[in-house]
Amino acid sequence: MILLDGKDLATQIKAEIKTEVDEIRGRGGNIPHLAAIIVGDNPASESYVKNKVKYSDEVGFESTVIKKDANISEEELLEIVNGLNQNSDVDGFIVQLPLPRHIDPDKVTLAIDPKKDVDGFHPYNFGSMAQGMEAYLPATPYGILLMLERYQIETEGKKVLVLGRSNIVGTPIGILLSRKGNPGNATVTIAHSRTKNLDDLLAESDIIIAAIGRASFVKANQIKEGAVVIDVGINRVEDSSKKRGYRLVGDVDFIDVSSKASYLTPVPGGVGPMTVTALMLNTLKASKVKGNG
Ligand code: L34
Repeated sequence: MILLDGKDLATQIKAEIKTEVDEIRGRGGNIPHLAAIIVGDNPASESYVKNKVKYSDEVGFESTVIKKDANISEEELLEIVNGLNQNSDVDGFIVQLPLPRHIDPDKVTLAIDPKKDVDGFHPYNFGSMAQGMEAYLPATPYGILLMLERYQIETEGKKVLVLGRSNIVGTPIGILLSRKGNPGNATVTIAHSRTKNLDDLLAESDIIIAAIGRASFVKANQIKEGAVVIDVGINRVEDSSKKRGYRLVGDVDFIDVSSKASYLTPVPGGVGPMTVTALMLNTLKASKVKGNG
């Protein structure tokens, strides 16, 4: 089994981005500036946003975090989004999900200026992505594409099974891999909670992308020998032997599946770092759209 080392690949791509940012700085160009809005105290979200700031620092971007109480009103949040739309200092921004239940995430996503939507969640970007037009690709699917590309994993003609149909991972990665291109040209099935005969689908798939949020769900005895397995899940499982009181576990039973997969991503250190790297690439792109990038 070959480990798909997202952390290592992220380090490589960050170095490439930094070279470009240094060059932009050298000629007095526009330094990429990413902003992130985080609402409430979800520990996972805090950790992800912390990584977004860390990566921004490492590649030489400017970054701003706007942190708000969980009880912020929808209206107030929409005003902050509007402020960032207008703020010419900020090239791109994200609103970290999930949001508290009293806030409609669709309304927030629709309020983001598509030109600054470095998450690629706005229907304008999502629709452009689906039609193969120029767009910001959503970070996790984009990160997975980068990983497949850099490890030279063939997707053309392959049977891909995506577990999960979320707007931010399952649905877009399904679209991207079935689209014309490389990576792409695959035959994609999207499975979800109402899918029947999941075991048959798993057994015949060349590439499995697990994004359902269920710890250690995929087992070795379900997959084809030599399958490529991409684990998007990040589940916190109680573990009193750890200082933090939990450990991170993917949607794939890593040790079990490592005996049968040809390529496999670890958790942590797999898709997570690639997600953050993809966000950096989108922010770099946004900074160029603004000019003198
Ligand atoms: N708006 N909301 C918005 N955009 C996103 O792109 C995200 N996503 C997902 C959740 N909500 C979002 C992220 O940022 C998931 N996600 C994300 C980002 C970073 C990492 C994982 C998921 C990450 O850095 N993972 C590390 C471990 C982090 C830890 O220790 O908790 C890893 O090695 O997998």
